[in-house]
Amino acid sequence: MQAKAVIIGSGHYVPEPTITNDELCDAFNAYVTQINTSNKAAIDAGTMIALRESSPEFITKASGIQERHVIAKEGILDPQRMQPLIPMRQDDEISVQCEFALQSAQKALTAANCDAKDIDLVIVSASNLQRLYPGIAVELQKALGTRGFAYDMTVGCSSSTFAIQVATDAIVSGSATRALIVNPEIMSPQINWRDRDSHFIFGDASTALVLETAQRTNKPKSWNILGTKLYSKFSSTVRNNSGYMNRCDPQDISEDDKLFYQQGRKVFKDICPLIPVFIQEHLEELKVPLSDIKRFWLHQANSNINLHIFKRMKGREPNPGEMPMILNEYGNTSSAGSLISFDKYHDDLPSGALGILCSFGAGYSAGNVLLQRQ
Ligand code: CO8
Repeated sequence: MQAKAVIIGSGHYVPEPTITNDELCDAFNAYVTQINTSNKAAIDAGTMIALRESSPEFITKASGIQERHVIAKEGILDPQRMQPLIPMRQDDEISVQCEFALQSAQKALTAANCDAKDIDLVIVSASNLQRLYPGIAVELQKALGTRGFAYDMTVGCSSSTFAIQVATDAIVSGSATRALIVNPEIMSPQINWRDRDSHFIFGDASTALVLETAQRTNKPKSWNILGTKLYSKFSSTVRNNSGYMNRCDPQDISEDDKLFYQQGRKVFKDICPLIPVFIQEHLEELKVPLSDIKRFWLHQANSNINLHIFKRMKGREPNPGEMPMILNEYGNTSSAGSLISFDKYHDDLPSGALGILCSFGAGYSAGNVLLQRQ
């Protein structure tokens, strides 16, 4: 099968601070005690429901997450504050998200043995963008010194796979020759750290890929992109209403719906049947048997979801290394998750090996990429 484009380098970056489940629950439970104590009379009178404590055991069992990296630990674990403290910068300073993106971009360029000036397309694709304009990608273009053009896009947890398809299409059509895709997922500011159902889910991370035309490459460690497939179907089960119109209704501006919220059970039930069919349909279109796939780099939202998806497709548990999970150490890093898994766990595969990179996320959105080692 003819390669459409080739991945010649990848990289990932996480900030140093980590928060373990124990640390997270200690802070959350201190907040719960404080609220319940100061509202004791209302709770006793039955006019207010007491808040319930969170537990590290529940988090690990329900999600597989044990810790997460964050850009600013300060503030998150303070029961009086419970959000990261991230000072805003002047317009003439590099923005927080651009700086974050730069870390993984430089790693991918080094892995690709490629100069920034050889890049003629930069796509920054992430669930959350720090501002509307000027584009973070355009700022990154300047910081790196790349040529051509750059733009931002956002497709929830599928931001990375959607970007792979659009960059591949640009390369195939000739509008770009070498593309840099970056997924700077700074998730911690959009978490409701006071919400027991979701305070444990996310972590911060950035990933990057360098793609180029298939005709040019003969690097032994490259990955051919043999096919891409995207899917979307509207759902409000994973949602965040933060946006540029919020300030037009000042009464509503700091409500919890301006942060991440979800119907976790419903999402679970929706994705588990959907993703196996989506992957299998794509492989059928490409005439590749599922049994030929040596590795599954899946979106890292929940270890139980991934096991479910794998078992539905293959009728058995994954063999060691067949479906690498990074969730325990990083949490859900949105679109960066499947690429961290790819970046960490691809080097051992032999020439010709096939792998699936698959994301699923808010929207709903899903993206599948069939890769082959050169
Ligand atoms: N500590 C202790 N107990 C808790 C806690 C807590 N922090 N939170 C809930 N509980 C309790 C509840 O109170 C409940 O107890 P009871 O029955 O006595 O009231 C019990 O635990 C079970 O609660 P839930 O049913 O809410 O818990 P789940 O087992 O469903 O686990 C999850 C919660 C982990 C969020 C789970 O629902 C889940 O993973 N859902 C899938 C959604 C997901 O992964 N979201 C992640 C972010 S979104 C994303 O990455 C994209 C997802 C895919 C989108 C689809 C694309 C096609």
